[in-house]
Amino acid sequence: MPSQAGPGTDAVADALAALFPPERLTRVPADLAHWGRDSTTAYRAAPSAVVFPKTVDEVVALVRLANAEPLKLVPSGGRTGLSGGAVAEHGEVVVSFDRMNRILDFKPAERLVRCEAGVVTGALQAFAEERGLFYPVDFASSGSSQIGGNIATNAGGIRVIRYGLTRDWIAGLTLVTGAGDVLRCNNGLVKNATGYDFRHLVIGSEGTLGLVVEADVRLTAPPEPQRVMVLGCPEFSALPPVLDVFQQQAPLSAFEFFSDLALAKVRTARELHPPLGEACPFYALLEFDESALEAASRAFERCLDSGWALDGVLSQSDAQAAKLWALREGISESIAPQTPYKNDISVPVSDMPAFLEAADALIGTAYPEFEVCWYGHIGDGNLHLNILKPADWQAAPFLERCHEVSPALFELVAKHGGSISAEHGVGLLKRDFLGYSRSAEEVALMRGLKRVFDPNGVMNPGKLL
Ligand code: S2G
Ligand code: ZN
Repeated sequence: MPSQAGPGTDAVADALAALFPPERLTRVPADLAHWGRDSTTAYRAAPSAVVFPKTVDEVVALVRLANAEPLKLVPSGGRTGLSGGAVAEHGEVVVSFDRMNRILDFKPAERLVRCEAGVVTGALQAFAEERGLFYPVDFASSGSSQIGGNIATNAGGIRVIRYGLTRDWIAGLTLVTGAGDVLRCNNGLVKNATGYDFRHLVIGSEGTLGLVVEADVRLTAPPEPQRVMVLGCPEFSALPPVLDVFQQQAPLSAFEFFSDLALAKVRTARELHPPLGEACPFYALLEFDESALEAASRAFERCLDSGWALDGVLSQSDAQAAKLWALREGISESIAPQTPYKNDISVPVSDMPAFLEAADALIGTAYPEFEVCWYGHIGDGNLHLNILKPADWQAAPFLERCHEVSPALFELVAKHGGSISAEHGVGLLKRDFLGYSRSAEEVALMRGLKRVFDPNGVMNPGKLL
């Protein structure tokens, strides 16, 4: 049993109380349960305390205390993580950034916003929109996820095909390292050729090297009006050719897919109408510039003629576009009550056809007793494969049964040069499978970097490595 990592002694409790006023330090069981976890359901929340810093100095003082005691720290943002990256199971102190949520500065000339880590993604999107600009990284949880957490996992979402991932929009960040040093990385510069860019090492490090406290986030010009199309497809293997035909014709802002089961779950949960007259095995949801409508219509005709699409609907208004998006964005929430075993995998887009065929066969035979929900960002090679827990199965045996199949799935991912975690991060859920996507040499180097940045191992212990 890991040692009690929390403030077991009065001296530590007193030291924490000296750093944080009572309203920003809690040990109330309901608070420990709330802030002690993210959106992953497989782990128990058991922190010893939750603290809410408001300044970088407070974070530095806390990290220095953690090194002196030792105390283990688990960073917490919007608690939307899906790999257990923000779960405190062993008495750690949760560091919530809910109170470090200010937008500190905006430089119109550079379209740069300096945010504290706790700024909610949706609040940043609104801040940009109010100034005629656009923050393009978007996903279903953007209403509660925080910039610091988006940086921790290099969050992707629904517009990666056109705008890239969080990493592509971070012009600078400030990290309090595991040793308690403050690193101001890149300071928002466009060009800076002065050695290792620690910014990019920190992005995706899941709180294991230090705590991101501020970020310089780039904004861009808003897109022209968009149109949304949902196509019904006869089988999985029709999706890559549909992507190919459309990409040749129209600049896509998004190319998502979902299965008929995923659609059924959203429709039931949200009482939504089906997108097409007939049910189809799979659906593609595309978003593209209004000016490309003619080209997109030609591409649609080509897909119909080739049998890759059976039917399609085109949004006639923003309201209808939002309804079509709801069919895709509502999936995660709609299946959550069935505590799904989540896979978030990616393969090179060109490998997608062969991978899809093999994965569909593997999953079909591996889980005859479970409902399997496919959906995701197929335009950038990212698939979300969710195995739904039947009501009459207990969580532990279900998790065990799913873990049994993961090696075969991850072997297949590795065979196609893919990743066992495309955008959700490794956290606790995928830690023991890291070797399917990273070499022993790489993992050894990651451990070395962890020792350099966090010599006493106070940062998010047990996550990723
Ligand atoms: C998505 C959200 C989380 C999930 O819907 O694209 O990344 O359920 C997901 O996998
Ligand atoms: Zn996703």
